[in-house]
Amino acid sequence: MKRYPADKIRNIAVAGHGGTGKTSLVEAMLFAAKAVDRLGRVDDGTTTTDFDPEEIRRKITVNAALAPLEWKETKLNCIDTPGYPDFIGEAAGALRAVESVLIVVDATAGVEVQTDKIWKLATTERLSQIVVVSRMDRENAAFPRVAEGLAQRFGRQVVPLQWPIGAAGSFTGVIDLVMMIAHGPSGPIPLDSVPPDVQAAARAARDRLVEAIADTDDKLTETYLDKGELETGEIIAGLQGGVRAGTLVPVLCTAATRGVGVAVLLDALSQLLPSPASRPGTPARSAKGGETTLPAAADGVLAVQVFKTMADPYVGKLSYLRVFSGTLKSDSQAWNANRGKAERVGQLFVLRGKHQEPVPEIGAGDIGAVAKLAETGTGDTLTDKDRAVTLAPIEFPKPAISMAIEPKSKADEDKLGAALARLVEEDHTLRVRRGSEMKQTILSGMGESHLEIVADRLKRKFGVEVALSIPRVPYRETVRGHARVQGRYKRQTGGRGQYGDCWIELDPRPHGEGYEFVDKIFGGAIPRNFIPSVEKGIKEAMEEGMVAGYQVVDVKVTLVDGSYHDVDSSDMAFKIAGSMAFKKAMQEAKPVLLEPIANVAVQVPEDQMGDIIGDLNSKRARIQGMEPGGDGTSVVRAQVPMAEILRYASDLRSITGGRGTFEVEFSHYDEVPAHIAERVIAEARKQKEAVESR
Ligand SMILES: Nc1nc2c(ncn2[C@@H]2O[C@H](COP(=O)(O)OP(=O)(O)OP(=O)(O)O)[C@@H](O)[C@H]2O)c(=O)[nH]1
Ligand SMILES: [Mg+2]
Repeated sequence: MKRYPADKIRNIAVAGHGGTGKTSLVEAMLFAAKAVDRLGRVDDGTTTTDFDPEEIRRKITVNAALAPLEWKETKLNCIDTPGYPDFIGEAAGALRAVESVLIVVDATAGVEVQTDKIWKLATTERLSQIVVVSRMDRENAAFPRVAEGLAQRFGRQVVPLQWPIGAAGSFTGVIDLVMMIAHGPSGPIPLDSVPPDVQAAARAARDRLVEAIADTDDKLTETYLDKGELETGEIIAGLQGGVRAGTLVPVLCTAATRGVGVAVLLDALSQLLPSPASRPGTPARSAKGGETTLPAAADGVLAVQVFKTMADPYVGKLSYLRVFSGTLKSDSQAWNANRGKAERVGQLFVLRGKHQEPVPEIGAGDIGAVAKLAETGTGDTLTDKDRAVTLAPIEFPKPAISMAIEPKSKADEDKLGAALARLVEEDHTLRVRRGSEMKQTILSGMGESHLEIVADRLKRKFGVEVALSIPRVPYRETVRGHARVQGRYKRQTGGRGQYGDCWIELDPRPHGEGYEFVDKIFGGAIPRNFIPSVEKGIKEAMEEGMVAGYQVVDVKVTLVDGSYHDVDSSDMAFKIAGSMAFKKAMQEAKPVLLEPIANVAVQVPEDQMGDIIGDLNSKRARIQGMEPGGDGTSVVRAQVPMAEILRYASDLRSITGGRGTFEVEFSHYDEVPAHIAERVIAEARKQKEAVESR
C-alpha cells in the first residue's frame, strides 16, 4: 500500500452495540474497495478482522482489529471494535487512535445500551460521528423508526443523509438526499424508477436534512431563511463543516452481507470525515513541562502512541500504534517518554486483520504496527529524546468482577505468573492480585466472558491450564467475651523433657483496632527470654483461627502467670503452651465470625430503581441513600456483605439488560448473623475434611 499524506487519511473506529454487524460491514467495505478479493463471513469464521481463534469460535469480536483500505484517493484506516460490554476496553483504546467513529445501529433494534456508551465516549473524545443503520435486509427492518429514535435520543442534529429503497427482503438501494440520486445494486439508477411513495419520503427527509445543515451555521441559517433552500455547494460544505465540528451526525443505511449501500457509505466517509491534518492538532506535554499542540506534520516532532498490545508467545508482542506527529521509521531508535528509556523500533507494518505488510515508515496521521517493543506498553508515547513530548494517557474502564484462578497442575503453576503478566500487559481492563489472606490469585475483569477468554488464552497461547472459581471470602474471627485459661505443655519421659506453662486472659477489642499483647509477668514466673516464644505461639494460633479456620483479629491477650522448669523449658515448649492457651481461650470467650462489608454504589435508569433495591435487600444490604445520577439515572448507595455480591456484575447485567453500572469498595468488618455463620462454619469444616482426606 502506498503512503498517504495526513490530509488523505481518515481514521475511523467502527463501534456500536454487540452483534449489530460491525465486522460484517468492515468486511464488506474491504471487499468493495478491493482490499480483499473474497467477501468473508462472520458465520463462517472467514472475516478479515475476526481472525483470532476465540473470535472464530464464539462468532463475536473480542479484539480491536485494523482494516486499512484505499478509496478514491483516500486511505481509510478502519478499526473494527467489539460490541460486547466485556470487551469495551478495546473500543476505548481504538477511539484514541481516530478522529471519527462510525456508529453501527441495528435496523430492527435501534438504539441499544452500548450505542449510548459509545456515543458518550465519542462525545467526550470530541470525535466526528456518522451513524449507519445496519442489517437493513432483515425482517422488520425499519429505517424511519430507527432514525427517529436516534434523533429523540441524541438530538435533531442526528439526521438521515440517505433514504432506503425498500426494506427487509426488498431493500435494494439508497437515495442520496444531497444530490437526489438513487443508487441501485450496481450503480446509479433513475430516480423515477423508484416507487413514488419512496420518492416522496425522500423529499421530506431532504427538507429535514437541509434544515439541520442550515442550523449548524449562522450564515447558512440566514441564507436558508432568505431563500427557503440551500444550493448543493452550500449543502455539501455545510455537511462537511458540521460533521467535522461534531454538530451534525448523518445517518446512512446498509445491508453489508449483500453489499447494498456500501460503496455510497465509503464515499460519505471519505468526503465528510475530517483528516488528521484538518484537526486543530493533538495536545501533548513537553518534557520541559509546558503544554503544546502537535499538528499532524510528517516533519514535526515524533509523537506516537501505542493504543493496543497483543501478546504472542511466538512472535513476541505486537504493538498497534498511531503516529500523531512526525514520521516513525523502521529499524530506528525512539524515546519512550513515559518510562524514560530508549526503545528500538524494528520493522514497521501496515496491518490488515492478521496480515502484515512491511513498510519503511509510517507518517503523521497514519496507523500501523510493530513487533517486539521491549520497553513500551499500551498508552505509552514514543518520541524524540531531545524534544520529548508525552501524549495524554488512555483511560480504560475499571474491572467489575473478580474470580479466583487456580493452576490445574504443578507445571501450570510454574508458568502461570509469567503468562498472566503478559496478558495484563496486553489488556488494561485485566488485573491480577495475589490475595495474601486467602492465598488465592485473584483475576479481575469486565465480566465473566472476559475472564473465560483470559483462561482460554492462557491455555492456547501459553499452554497453562487453569480453573476459575468464585473467590473465597476473607472472613475473620474474634471474641465477644472474656476468658482466663492455662496452657501447659509437658513431656517428661526419659532424656531431656519439654516444659512450658502460661496463664493468659483474652478480651475483645473494638472493630478494626487489631491485636494487642500485654505482658504482666512479675517476679520471673516465666523467664524473660521465653516470653516472645509464648507470644509467637499465640500469633500462630491466631492465623489459624478456631471457629472456621479464619484469621483472628481485634483481641487483647494478657499474659498473667506461668511456671517453668530449669532444665526442660525451651522456646519450643513455651510456644506450644502459648498456642494451646490461645485456642482454649478462644473457645471460652464467645468466638464469632466477622465478614467484610462493602460500600456499593449502583447507577441505573430511574425506572429500574425498584428492582435494584429489591435485589439488594435480598442480599442483606443496608440501603444508605439515593440520589439522581444524571441522564435519567439514579444512584443508590448501600452497604452489602462482600459474600453476597461476588457475582453482582452478572446479576446487575441481567436485571438491567446491561444499563446498570456499579462500584464496590471495602468498608469494614462486621459480625456474621448466626444462621449464616453456621453455614460458613459447616462449609469450612467440610473443606478441611476434604483436604485432610487427600
Ligand atoms: N441479514 C443480515 N445479517 C447481517 C448483516 N450484517 C451482519 N449480519 C449478521 O449479523 C451477525 C452479527 O454480525 P457481526 O458482523 O459479527 O456483528 P458485530 O457487530 O461485529 O458483532 P460484535 O463484534 O460481536 O459486536 C452475523 O450473524 C452476521 O452474519 C446484514 O447486513 N444483513
Ligand atoms: Mg464484530
